[in-house]
Parts: sequence; structure tokens; C-alpha cells
Amino acid sequence: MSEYEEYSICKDAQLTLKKAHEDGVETAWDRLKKQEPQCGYCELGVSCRICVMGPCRIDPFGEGPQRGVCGADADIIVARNLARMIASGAASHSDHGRDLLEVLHKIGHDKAPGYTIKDPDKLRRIAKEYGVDPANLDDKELAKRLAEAMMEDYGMKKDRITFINRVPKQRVELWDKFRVTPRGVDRETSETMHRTHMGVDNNYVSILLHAVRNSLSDGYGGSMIGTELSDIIFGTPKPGMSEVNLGVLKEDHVNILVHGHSPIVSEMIGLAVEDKGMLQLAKEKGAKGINLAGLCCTGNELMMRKKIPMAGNHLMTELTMVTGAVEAIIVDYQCIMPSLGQVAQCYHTKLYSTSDKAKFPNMEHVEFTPENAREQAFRIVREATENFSRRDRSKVYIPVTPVKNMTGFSVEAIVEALGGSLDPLIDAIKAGKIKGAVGVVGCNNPKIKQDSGHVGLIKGLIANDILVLTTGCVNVAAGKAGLQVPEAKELAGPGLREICGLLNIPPSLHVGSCVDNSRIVAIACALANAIGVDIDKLPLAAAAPEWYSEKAATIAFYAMASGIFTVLGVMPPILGSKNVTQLATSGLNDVFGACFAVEPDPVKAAGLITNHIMEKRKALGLPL
Ligand code: BF8
Ligand code: SF4
Repeated sequence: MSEYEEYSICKDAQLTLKKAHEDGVETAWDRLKKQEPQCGYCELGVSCRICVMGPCRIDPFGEGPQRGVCGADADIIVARNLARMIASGAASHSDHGRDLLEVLHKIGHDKAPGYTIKDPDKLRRIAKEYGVDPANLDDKELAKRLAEAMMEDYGMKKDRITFINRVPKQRVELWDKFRVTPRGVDRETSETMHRTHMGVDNNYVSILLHAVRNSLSDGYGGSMIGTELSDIIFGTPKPGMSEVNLGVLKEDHVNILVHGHSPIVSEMIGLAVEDKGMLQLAKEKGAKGINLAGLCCTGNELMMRKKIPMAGNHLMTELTMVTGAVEAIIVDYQCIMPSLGQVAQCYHTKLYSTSDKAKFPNMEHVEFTPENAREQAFRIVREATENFSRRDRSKVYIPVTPVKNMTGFSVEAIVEALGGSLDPLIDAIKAGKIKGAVGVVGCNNPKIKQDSGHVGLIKGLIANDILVLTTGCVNVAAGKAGLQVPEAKELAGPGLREICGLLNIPPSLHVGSCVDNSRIVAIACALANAIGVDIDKLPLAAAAPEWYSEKAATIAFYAMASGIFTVLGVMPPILGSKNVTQLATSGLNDVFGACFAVEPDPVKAAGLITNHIMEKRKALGLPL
């Protein structure tokens, strides 16, 4: 086995990583090596630098200090650190949702030229959910009113955020009982920061219960608003074919990549690359055309709606430039490694940051606002196209050909594929053709062989007749492995194979970006409501095999609090507190009917999840 096969299961990653080293480029894998051994206190979650009486740490062996300067013990320190992770994840998704809300509001005020309402039916449906009567209102007026109603969800005018209405009654009663029903999106994040200041909440259980409330303010608040507004403004995804891996870059085209999370910027870039004048310019520069491809969740957004191909996931982002074929990368925010600028120094790639809140070393900043987005997009695409002349064609290395994948499974698209209601899915679950469903979500993490966790787990699950829904970076992994085409039904068990054949869908469905985990919980709510039970009774589970991000911790928490058993492939920093670990891995079951497990081995994780699903089936009296 070559060194590179230890890093990733993907050919494109292995080959470009080798070239990166030949070119003298440093990657996340190299930097991880330099960091090792990583700090043991931090890994266990027992270091605290919340105030400057510290930094403090607790000796996990019981010989050294057992309390910080303020007197906080391991339970308090671990719980506070975990709560702060969750607050950051919730803030990231929810601030992304807020940016979409701002665009919707500006569409209503005619201040967002270039943006329109692409799904007016959905605008009307969501407005009704917010108690705004769409009758006699045009799209613009409705956009304004819905935006204003959603803004209230962010603040403190309400005692619960609006989309809680989607959640089964029994679950909301449970949340009310434990006082974790989220009141306002920003309020809960702000309260987490307050509670975890020195000298506020010093009970690890109550800190963690508030962290649950904070995560729910993301899953049913900021993220759900983000997803629904992206659909309203950019169109609700429909199934269709696209392509994944580094082979989506074209040797004879100008290649432009968009990276980050928000579709606000990339949508405009998408318009600019189709402009006739730009194509003309590309031809003058010797290129056959302009090729747009995505990375990470911005890529997921474009792929879901426009079938724009994806060049890679998190650990591929640095490697794209090593092909020597990328004229520009345009980033918005989240999961953008600050190393990109350093890699770009070795090639001709131009990098652009676009958001005031996300600037990076060695990137040119071109500020995008709803007002100027169109103009700025044209400017960047023009510069990128001109940059084609600087490409050293003798050094271009695109090591693979693309793999086809099917994408676009919004909740609406799934319901449509089923013929108008969830009933056929429920019938298939009841009959045991589909044993259950699992959301496989999250990132890449250089601590885990790239994509091995995702692909291993998905294969294990579908073989056991479990339908898989993927979001985020998992999608690229599953796509590259050929799991997201209808033909992948051959890898599924007999029941799932039959259903996939009937509907002509893959056994692993791409439901979107990480904010689109809200689509998965929305389906879970709809299934529970249709069957008339709480979510924790359903044969469902979630998994984040290669997670790295605080956002993934938040997602895991709101999945668990929704009643969905969640398996993590990477240990969260909690082992320094026996009490917190016990609560996370079993105690929460008594509260929410679900808890966490940590299992890095994808085969074992698939077994764990299958057992869980079979237990839920048994309890419901369904055939095994
Ligand atoms: O929000 S899966 S590495 S890109 S955090 Fe980031 Fe993780 Fe990818 Fe998307 Ni999600
Ligand atoms: Fe140390 Fe307490 Fe300050 Fe944390 S909050 S750094 S444990 S004194």
C-alpha cells in the first residue's frame, strides 16, 4: 500500500496528494502529523481557558489538580466546553440562515437586483406556516411579511420558534417538560455563552440541557429557515443527474470553483459564467468555455438545484489547486481552510473571499451584498477567465474521470417520487422491505482515512435494507463510490433493491448541504405524525462518521434531542468527565429516548445501527 492509500480511499485524493508533495505543497494531513501528539487535556475536554485566572486543566489521573482556579471540576469544564461547541455550530448555521433572510427581505423591498422568488408556491406554503395569509399579496409583499415574521424567530418576541409546529405533539411536550423548547434562535446561543461564563451555570446537567435547547434552535430554527428560504429564493431541488470528483475539472475550459456554504454568492457566479460576453472572452483566451464546479456545502447547494458538478469535499479543497487547472476559487464562509492562500502561491489560482465576516490570508476580498452581488460576480468571473492565460498547460494534471451521481432529493422531491405522499414509504417500512432510514452526515477529518467511514457505513446499511439519506461532505464520498446512482441498488438488500428499482432511485439519497439536515428532521417529523407516534419510536438513526466541525456537534445534538440515536465516528472531547460521558452515551436515553454512541469502525457502526433499528421495529410490532 502506498503512503497515499493510508490517507484516503479516493484515487483523485491519493494521486493529487502525491503531486502536492512533489510540488512542495503542505496539506491538512501533513499539518496533523506536525501537531501530533495532540494535547491530551484538550482531547479529554478538561482544559479551560474561559477566563484569565486560567488557563486551567484537570488531571485525568486524579493526582494533579481536580479543580480550576475558580473551583470548576471536570464535569463543569467538559460540559461548558461542549456547550460552547454547540453554540458555535448553531451560530454558524443560523447566521447563514439570517443572510438568506436578509436577501428575502431585500427582494421584498426591491433592493436585491438579480435575486428573485424561484418557488412562489413554497413561499406561500411557508408563509401560511408563519401565520401570514398569502391571499391578495403579491410575491414581493409576501416576501417582506414572511421575512419580518421570521426575524421574530431570531429574537425574543416568541416563547417558541415557529417550525416547532412541525414536531410531533408528544415530543414538544417532552421538550417543554425539560424546558428545552427553543424560544429564539439567537437567544439560545447568547444564553449558552452567558451560562458558560465563569460563575453562572455550574451544574453539568443543566448546562447540557441548555445546549440541547441551543441545538434545537438551530435544527428547527436557523438551519430550517436557511433551507426553506434557499428553496424559495433559488428553487426547491428536484432529482437529476450530476457528476463528482476532481475529474469534473476540464482541461480545455476555464475552471471556477465555489466553496463554502451559502448559495447567495454562488448563485450569481452561476449566472455570470453563462453570460455570452464571458464565453466570448473565454474563447479569446484560448479556452473552450467556462466550467463551474462546487466544493463542500456551497457545492451541495448548486448540485441539488442546478446539477452543477462537485469537485470534492472538505479534504479535497486544498488538492483542487494541485491540478494546476483551477483559475479561481470563490469562497463564502465555513470550512474554508486558511491554508488555501498558501497552496495558491504554488499555482496560478486566484482566490476571492466575498463575505465581510470571512477573510483569509492571501485572498482578494470582493465584498458581496444583496445589492451588488450581480456586478461583483461578473467582475470575478471576468478576472478568472483572464487568468486562463496564466495557466501553465504543461503542468495540468487531472487524474481521474468523473463519476455520475443522482441528486436533488428535497422533501418535496421525495414525496413526489413516492407519488404524492409518504404513505408508500411507510408501507415499505411496515412491510419490512425497507427496515428503516439513517441520515449519514458530516465532514472529512484527517484523523480518519478520507471517505472510508462514510462509504463503509453506507454500504453496510443499504446491504441491510436501510435507506440512507446523505448531506454535507458525505455526499461526495458516496457519489465517488458509485452509491448515488439507481444502479447502486445492486448493493442493497433485496427489499430496498426492489423499492429503488420501482422508483428508479439510489439506495443512498443526496438530500443536500449541512443546513439541509433540517430536511431529514422534517421527514422524521412527518413520518412520526403520519404514523401517530413520537420520533424516538421510529426505526431511524443518524451518523457522522468523519465529523470535525462544531456544526456537526450541534447537528448531532438536535438529532439526538429529536429522538434519533446518533453514532459518531470521532470521539467528542468529553471523556475527561465520567458524568458527562455517561449522560451522553446512556443517560440521555431516559430523557429524550435517544443517546450517542462512538464507533470509528464503519462495519461495527453499521451493525450497531442495524441492531437499533431492529429493536425499534420489534417494539412497533413490525416484521424483522
Ligand atoms: O456544513 S460536512 S466539512 S462543508 S461542516 Fe464542513 Fe463538515 Fe463538510 Fe458543510 Ni458540514
Ligand atoms: Fe480556570 Fe475557572 Fe477560568 Fe476556566 S473559568 S479558566 S476553570 S478559573
